[in-house]
Amino acid sequence: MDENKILKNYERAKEDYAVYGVDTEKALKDFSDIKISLHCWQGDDIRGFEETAVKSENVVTGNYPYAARNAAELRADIEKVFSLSPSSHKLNIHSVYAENTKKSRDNLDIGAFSGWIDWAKKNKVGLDYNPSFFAHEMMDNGMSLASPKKEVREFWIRHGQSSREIAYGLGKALGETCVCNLWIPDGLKDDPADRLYFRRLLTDSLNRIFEKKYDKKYLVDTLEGKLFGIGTECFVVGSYDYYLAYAVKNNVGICLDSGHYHPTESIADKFSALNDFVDDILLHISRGVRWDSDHVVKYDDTLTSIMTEAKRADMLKKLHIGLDYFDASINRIFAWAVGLRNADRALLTALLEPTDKIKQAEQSGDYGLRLALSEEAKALPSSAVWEYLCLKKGVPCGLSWIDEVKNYEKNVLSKRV
Ligand code: RNT
Ligand code: ZN
Repeated sequence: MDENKILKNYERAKEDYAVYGVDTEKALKDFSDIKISLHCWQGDDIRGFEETAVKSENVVTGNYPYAARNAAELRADIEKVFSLSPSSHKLNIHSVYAENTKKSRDNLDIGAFSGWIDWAKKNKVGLDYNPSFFAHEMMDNGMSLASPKKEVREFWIRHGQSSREIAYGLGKALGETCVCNLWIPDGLKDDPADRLYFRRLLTDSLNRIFEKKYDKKYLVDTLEGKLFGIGTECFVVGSYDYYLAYAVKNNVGICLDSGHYHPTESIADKFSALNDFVDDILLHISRGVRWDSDHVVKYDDTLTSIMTEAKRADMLKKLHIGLDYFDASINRIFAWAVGLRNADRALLTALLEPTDKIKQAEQSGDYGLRLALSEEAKALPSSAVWEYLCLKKGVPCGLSWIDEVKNYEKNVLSKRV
């Protein structure tokens, strides 16, 4: 798209928004202050770099070629994706992305992440971290921290402890908070006779993992629950209620994954419910299709309501926003970039919403006006502001980002055979 046209459209949009009392320049400034954490695992179907990897408890489907095979390829792909997105970024890694180490997963240290630290510094992005409780011979029929076997639990407790130490080290090295998110697949296919037994085992394990206190400036811990998984249809030890109760009691943060609830349950509604009781909330923005399928994030009601509600509840600065999905059936750069750009666009559109006017209508008791304004706001020219933002950030405008992905596939990805 030609530059003059983008600038002209922006000037008009600025006037249109001003009628609603919205300052587009302020929205753009706020947009740059908020980071979106990209999940590294879309690039290689959560395989990581361990040589001993076994079948994963994360279900990734599809067999499109050209997945990144090593750190250099994965980083190159991530840099490509970042270049297509106008937001500020972090990168979310898992412990299975440790490099050049023979150390066992329960014994890892920051040394295995120096490559990521150097890369993050060079690319001016923050890092988030996840212990990996999956794809390992010490998984006991899908159980880790809640396994009835003591030696299994001990192994994974050490993994949880060393992961927090690593995450803290990443935060310190980069001078910004690293979110360390704990998700375990533990659960049962059929109804357990004693749910409390497994949950108490998990509580003991978590208590050990969180024993050590760290400076929250560099390390924030979150717990990610879910409703069910493949093979854990009847019982998941780490359910949302369980983790929320644990988090509130023990002053830990909570992770909300938009694919982990009943299909009509909205995570957007939870922000204001948690705001006064939980210090840190991590978002895993995902898209579940009929089940927790982790499809590429679309610009749909789930996404827009997350961003809009985060803004309305004044929580954009408090939330840690991240993406979590994996589609191995299409070009992985498209999968990443479509989801990230959608999150960016939804964030920008939320920041441009005439929230003050809508809230005033509500406060005056005029719910009809609240509805009318909310709906009119949807037709405001946010795309003109988006194009201007892309232009300013050096991100390809209009459809040209698609050509970039196509060229990258031709010149880089297709050589991976
Ligand atoms: C799984 C959780 C978890 C994983 C990643 C790979 O149900 O959503 O966040 O997707 O840690
Ligand atoms: Zn998740």
